[in-house]
Order: sequence, then C-alpha cells, then structure tokens
Amino acid sequence: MSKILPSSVSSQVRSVSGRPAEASTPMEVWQGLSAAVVDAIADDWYATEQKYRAGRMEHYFSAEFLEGRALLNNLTNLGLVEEATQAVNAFGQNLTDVLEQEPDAALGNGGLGRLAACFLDSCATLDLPVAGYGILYRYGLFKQLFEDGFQTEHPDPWMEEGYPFVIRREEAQRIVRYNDLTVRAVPHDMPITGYGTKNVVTLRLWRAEPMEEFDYDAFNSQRFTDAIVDRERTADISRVLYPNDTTYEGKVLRVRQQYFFCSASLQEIVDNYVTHHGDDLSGFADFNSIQLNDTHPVLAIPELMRLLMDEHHLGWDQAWGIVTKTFAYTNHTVLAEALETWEMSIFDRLFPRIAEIVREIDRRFRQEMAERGLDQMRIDYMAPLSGDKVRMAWIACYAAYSINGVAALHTEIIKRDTLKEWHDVWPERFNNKTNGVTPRRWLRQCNPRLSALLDEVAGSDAWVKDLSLLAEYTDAADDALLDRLAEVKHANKVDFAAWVAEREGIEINPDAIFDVQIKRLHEYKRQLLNAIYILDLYFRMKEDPSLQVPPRVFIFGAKAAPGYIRAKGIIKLINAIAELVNNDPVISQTLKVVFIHNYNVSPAEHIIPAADVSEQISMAGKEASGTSNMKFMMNGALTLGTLDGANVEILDAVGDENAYIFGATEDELPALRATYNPRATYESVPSLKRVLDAFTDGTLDDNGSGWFADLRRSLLGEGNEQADVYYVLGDFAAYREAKDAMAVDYADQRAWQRKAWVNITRSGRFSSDRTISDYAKVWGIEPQPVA
Ligand code: GFP
Repeated sequence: MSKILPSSVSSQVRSVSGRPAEASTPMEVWQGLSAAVVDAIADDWYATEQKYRAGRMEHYFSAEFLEGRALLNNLTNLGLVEEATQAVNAFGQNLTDVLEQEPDAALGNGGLGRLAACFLDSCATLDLPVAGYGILYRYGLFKQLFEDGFQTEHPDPWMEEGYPFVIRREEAQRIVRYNDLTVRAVPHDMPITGYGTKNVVTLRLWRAEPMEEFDYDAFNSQRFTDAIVDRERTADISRVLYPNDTTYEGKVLRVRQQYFFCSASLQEIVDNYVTHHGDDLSGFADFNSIQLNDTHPVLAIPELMRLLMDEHHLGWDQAWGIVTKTFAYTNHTVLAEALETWEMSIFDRLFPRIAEIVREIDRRFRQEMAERGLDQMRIDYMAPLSGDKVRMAWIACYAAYSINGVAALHTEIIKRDTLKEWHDVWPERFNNKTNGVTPRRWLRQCNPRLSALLDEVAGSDAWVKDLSLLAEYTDAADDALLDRLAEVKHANKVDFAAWVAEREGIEINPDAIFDVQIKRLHEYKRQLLNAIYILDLYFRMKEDPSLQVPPRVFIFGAKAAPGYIRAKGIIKLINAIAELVNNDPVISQTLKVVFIHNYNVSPAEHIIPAADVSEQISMAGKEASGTSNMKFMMNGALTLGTLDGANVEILDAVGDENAYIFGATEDELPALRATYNPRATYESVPSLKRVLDAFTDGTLDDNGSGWFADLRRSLLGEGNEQADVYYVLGDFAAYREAKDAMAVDYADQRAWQRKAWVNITRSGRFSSDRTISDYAKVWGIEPQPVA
C-alpha cells in the first residue's frame, strides 16, 4: 500500500493555499490532504481500470449516489488515518477540524442513493469489476433549515470550492443529442477505494456542458441574454438532483436528465467493447451487464437498441437478443412513484428515434404476448404503451434478464402484486437481494470505539471485510465485555450530546434513552405515529406527575420533498411538539425532542453510534427494505419495528427477545382494513382523542398554516378522502405498549447490553458485501484483484 508522506501532504497544502502549511486554513488543508490521497491511489486506480475494461464488467446505472464525505472514508479504507493525523499535526492542524470542512456529496435523496454508494464500497472491497454511472449534479439534495419549525429549502453547491475527489476527464467526453439541443457529456470520475485492497472502483458522473461556451455573434451584437440561452439550457440538465416534475416542463427536464447519463454511459461502454473486442457487437453481453437502479435509467434500454441498430448496423432481433442479456432491474418500492410513466409526447419532442423504438418494443411485445396466449386485457395492462403514457417499469421487466426486490418480504410482494403479471410469464427472472450497508463507513469509520473493541474481541480487523465473523462472539458477552460495551455507548452518547448542543442548541442528557428515527419524511414511514406517542406521553406525565418515566430523548432527522405538503406538515408538527416539551420546566427534565436539521450522511455518522432505539415503524408491506435499520443494528441499537422490509430478517437474525416488534402484519392488514374505522379508534383508544384534538385546539401552533388540521383530517377522514391510509391510529395501541415496555426494560442495563451485543454480532448478513456477493453471481463476475 502506497503511503502518503507528511511531506507530500504539506506540499499539496502549499500548492492549494500558496502559503506555508502552518498558515493555511483547515479548508485548504482538507483540499491538500485529499489531493495527497488521490496521489497515493492514482497508480492503483489506473491499474484497476485497465484490468476491468479488458474483461467482463458490471455497470451500475443510478440517478443517485448518496456518497457523503470521502476523505475519512478513504483514509479508513487505506489504513492511513494515523498517518494523516500525524501529517497534519506536524504543521499544527487537527484532523477532526480538517475533516469537518468537507461538504457532503449529497447526490441522492435517501435509501436508494445511499444503497448505491454502499454497493460501490463493497465492489471495491471485494475486487469486483464494477463501475458506477450517474450525474454530476451541481446542487445536491437541498439544504434544510427550520424557520418557525417549517422546513425551508436552500441550494447546496457542494463542490463550488473545489473537490479533489472528482477528476474531470475532458478527453473521454461524449455527445448527447436531443431533437432540440446537442450537448457535451463530460465525465467526472470519483475513485471509490476498498478496505485493505489496491482495487479502486470508478464512479463516473456526467456533467452537461454546451457545445459552445456562448454565441459569440449574439454577444457582440449586445444580445447578452440570447448569447447564453443554450448554455443555461444545457447546464439545467445536470444542475439539480431532482427537479420538480409536477409540471410538464419539469418532466421534460427529468426525462432529459435520464437520457443524458444513459446515452453517455452506453456510448462509452459500446466504444470500450469495440476497442477490446472489435466491431462485431454480437458478443457485447458476454462482456457487459448493466444493473438499472430503479426505473430512472430505463431509457438505457431503447438507447442501447439505437446504438446497436443505427450505429453498429445490427438487425432488430439481434439487437434485442443482446439487450435482453444485458440489463437487470431492481425495484425499490411498491409505491406508485417507483413505476414511472412519462408522456409519449415528451419522447417525441426530445428524441423521435427513441420514441420510434419504444413504439416498436410495444408492438412486438403485444405480438409476443398474443402468441403466448395472453388475453387482451392482460396484454393492454402489461404493454409498454398505454394511451399517451410510456411505462418505464414495464419496459424494464420486459427487457431484463433479472428482476429483484430488496428484502425477502418485498420480493414476495412484487411477485404477488406489484409485478405479478410479469412473474406469471417469467418467474425465473425474479430473485431477492436483501439490501446491506457497508461496515466500513457505518461501523469502522463512524464508531471507532466499538470498532476497537471488536478488533480486541476478534483478535484482528478481519471482521471489517467479513462481518459474519462476529457471529462467533455472540456468546463471549461476559460481564467484563458488557461493561466495555456500555462504556463505548456512553462515550458515544456524550460526544453526540455535545454535537447536538453545538449544532441545535439543545442540551440532552447522555443517560437518557436515545430513541431515533432518521429517514426521508414520508407518510408510510409513519414519523407521525412516533410524534403521536410523544405527545401522548407528555399528556400522561402532565396528568399524573408521579408517573415513573425514565429519561428519554426522541431524535428525528428527515427531509420532506419540497412539494410534499403533508410531509412538511409532519415536520412542523414534530417541531411544535419539541417546542412544547422542551420548554416545559418539569417535563423537559425527563423528555427532550430533537429534530436534527439538514439530515444527511455525515449527521447520520454522529447519530447512529449513539442510538439506543432504532425506530423502524412503517406500515407493514410499505417499506421495501430500509437500511438505517441495519446501520443501527451494527452499532448496537435495538429495533422497535413492524414486520416490514428487512426488519423481518433482522428479527430472524437476532431472535424475538432481542428486538421489539409490534403492529399489524402485511397479511393481516387487508382483513383489518376491511372493517377499520379510524374515527372509532380515535374515540375508543384511551387518550388518542386527547392527542389528535391537541393538533387543533391551540395546544400546538401551526402558525395559521392549517397544516395540523390537515394532518388530523388525513387520519380521521373527511369527504371522499380515504382516512388513515397508513394505519397510524390502528397500530397506535400496540406501538405504545411496545415502546413503553422497551423503556421499562432499559432500566435493566445488563440485559439491555446483552441484547445490543447480540444485535452487533449477528449483523453479518446485513453487510453490503453479502448483498454484492449475491448480485455478483447474477452478474456473472468474479473478483479481479490488481497485482
Ligand atoms: C428506498 C426504499 C427503502 C430501501 C431503499 C434501498 O429508499 O425501503 O431500503 O430504497 O433499496 F424505500 P427510500 O426512498 O425510502 O429512502
């Protein structure tokens, strides 16, 4: 392993700042140290790329890669943390301060994008020939602030000050053509290092740039705005992560983005094939497979058809034969948004040739299904085109050689419901790939204390590359070890409390139970259920001051999609409850509510090691997998959850006595719902009425927005709207019982620590290394370590 020498760090810092390293700012030191890391891996990165490009490769297409910070992750993977500490100490700087300078690369919304990032880490660690492809968004996920408890959104220009881990490859640019615009796609590569290996995976992010900087003639004729019109239209393509697509123009932009990175990536992959194997494309699928991370990259299917037919002169049947051996598709949710549909008029407007190919896919699909004997209704349901809509998921299912869900229960649901018709025709295409998370970032790096303890217990760091090794030590939990574990958790909680005090201005008690729910804000994830519990507990304590309640801190982190008003209402509600609880002189001695603003990857790294309780309370059947549940488990928090997504498998791994499971199950819900009356539940479950009435009786202030009344209405129903779609009130009593029991159990610290230890040591199957090893079998790739 090449080592970065202190002299290399200081000279990199000097070249960034133009000053002696001692006089440079922490930001300049971050830049210089990062450049030194890139320098240290450059040869290995190049060697990996050369090796991979010559053989069979997997290409991971994803509109999102939620990478977070890179420097500490790279230092951890390369075993350079000590050396970097010394290098910066040598000129009077402190590594922690330096690391805090780094912006998060927030090129994703939540679980789907973070999963892609964990996957690349595992591919690198396992030496697997994989590359990632996405978009270099200038603005990542919006920055969230709270103003009067309301979420406000602000741009996140994450690489404006320079970002050494992204390297522009001008020479590898491609041209992407739309009917109304031609643009350059310029790749920017991010090295993804693995743990204890020389292999470095490439994440290639495309940036849209104009063919010409500006229109010189227009500028010279003082038509300044006209001169830059095309430049701005082009820049729009890679400007923001998720343009608002509620309007037609927003949809056009979103489709443009999707085509942009698919076309550029495929052009490169096809060219690479020709370079290594000649221009007979018939063997393309022997060397290339492409994983479609959700439907966002599905335009790659007609685009590969176009490239094979129009540029490489294959006939339809031969091209389709290749396409159907190339693509695999992952479904991440059963919610409607996973099944993207676009107006055909958008395709006609942007790329008539792709539109034509999609129509031909549709025609042939209908013919093939008729030959198979499917009835017309079913054919109409499954066909790629429906009226003026293109159904992207259906194109994916038709073309993919493999279709997977992301947890066992979710895969069963898509086979049974969401993609049933497809499963009926091609059952062999379906398989499950339960998600995982990388133990490098989510344990080794974010929880150094626990990591050191595990090294000691296991006698080496081998568990970092094979987390299943920890299972051997489940029974090693004697009193001495559990004392150490308790010390680790307590120290993490003290650190976290200091971080919260500084960042949010709220004092919390490190001896309290830290009860955490961090994930995108969505009604199905039921942050509202958690909020209702807290308000109920508050009223119970007000009513009976002698009630014995252990100190508890309820911690939230979540962003709501800017156009999702009800989700924003839930944020405002939780902030209002926080206001009420935290300002009550008596109650606040025992309870605190903290909503961490601008939740992102790096806050998660502070929160997770300090958590006691992991809230995974989605309505059963709705959370495809969840991945924070796995991160918490690895760090010794106990799951309080429904039998949903990967919670089911977590329960299976740890046993009933080491998790707190409540609520209606997915197979019980249809019958329960048939007779469910939320209003009756509200009337009959003790104190539920009191809580919901507090939404609107002046106890909580929504600043006149009417949002709390809307939330109440969403639960109790009014007019034609279906009430309590996510069964919040239905599950409330069971949730309260489980959560109360958990708080009581916490008092027996020894028993609690034992449960935490079981969770940690049984988390092996939730390492993304396991997930990726499973995918690698489907992809037909083997480890390719560089010498
Ligand atoms: C989505 C699903 C999650 C799943 C991830 C990764 O993430 O259940 O774990 O994808 O497969 F909903 P979010 O959009 O919920 O963040």
